[in-house]
Amino acid sequence: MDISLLTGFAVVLTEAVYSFYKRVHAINFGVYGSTMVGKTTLSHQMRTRGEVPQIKHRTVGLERASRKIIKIDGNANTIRSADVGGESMYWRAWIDDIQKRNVKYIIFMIDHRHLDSPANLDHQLAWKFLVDGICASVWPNGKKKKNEDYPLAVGIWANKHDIWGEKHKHEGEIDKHPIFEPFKYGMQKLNEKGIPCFKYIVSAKSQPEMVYRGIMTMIKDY
Ligand SMILES: Nc1nc2c(ncn2[C@@H]2O[C@H](COP(=O)(O)OP(=O)(O)O)[C@@H](O)[C@H]2O)c(=O)[nH]1
Ligand SMILES: [Mg+2]
Repeated sequence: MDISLLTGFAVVLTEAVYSFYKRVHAINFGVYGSTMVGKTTLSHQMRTRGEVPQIKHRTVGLERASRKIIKIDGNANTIRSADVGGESMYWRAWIDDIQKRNVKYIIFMIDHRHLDSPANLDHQLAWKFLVDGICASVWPNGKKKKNEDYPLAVGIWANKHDIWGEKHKHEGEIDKHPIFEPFKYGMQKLNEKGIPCFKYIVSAKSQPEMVYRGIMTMIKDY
């Protein structure tokens, strides 16, 4: 048989195996952030693409992780994430979730409440707790972290863009928007630890395309 035909076959086979592998092996994502930012909405959006109905129930503690297939531009990846509450009593559960599932990609969700009322520190406090937990060299249970225990990337996702994009208009580049301002120090801290951190904007409720693209970009770029 012609050797080029054979290698051609091998390439096709490799691609098939690879796409099968990507379906079976889920990449662990962690979605954290204050209460009411849109974590449960994002979780719904990843399972069923489209407009997510208003979420009425508040998430209590840490729910079981579930698989979601993220497909965009002909690429498919399977990710696994768990929905978790945002109240400060659940923050410890975020770190435990990162440890238990060996979370590779972290999404920290915010909205525009700190722009609406500068006295509101929900995001800033949650962010500080999360960054400190990620950068710490030991887990809360005292176990020492290994190199591979640190996440590959952290994304700050400014959700509800459909609202704050109108309400808090900003001239110039979107990543310079004041909504990201209070998170600079934590981003720097993560970068110094060797963990890349980037800004992203979404409307988890109504813009599935933005959600899927954001996840794909994290997997591809980091
Ligand atoms: N306008 C708008 N509302 C959103 C968006 N994402 C979530 N919400 C709303 O924000 C509220 C809190 O959402 P939820 O997913 O329960 O937040 P969680 O507490 O972080 O899980 C709900 O009323 C959602 O409908 C969005 O992109 N745009
Ligand atoms: Mg929730």
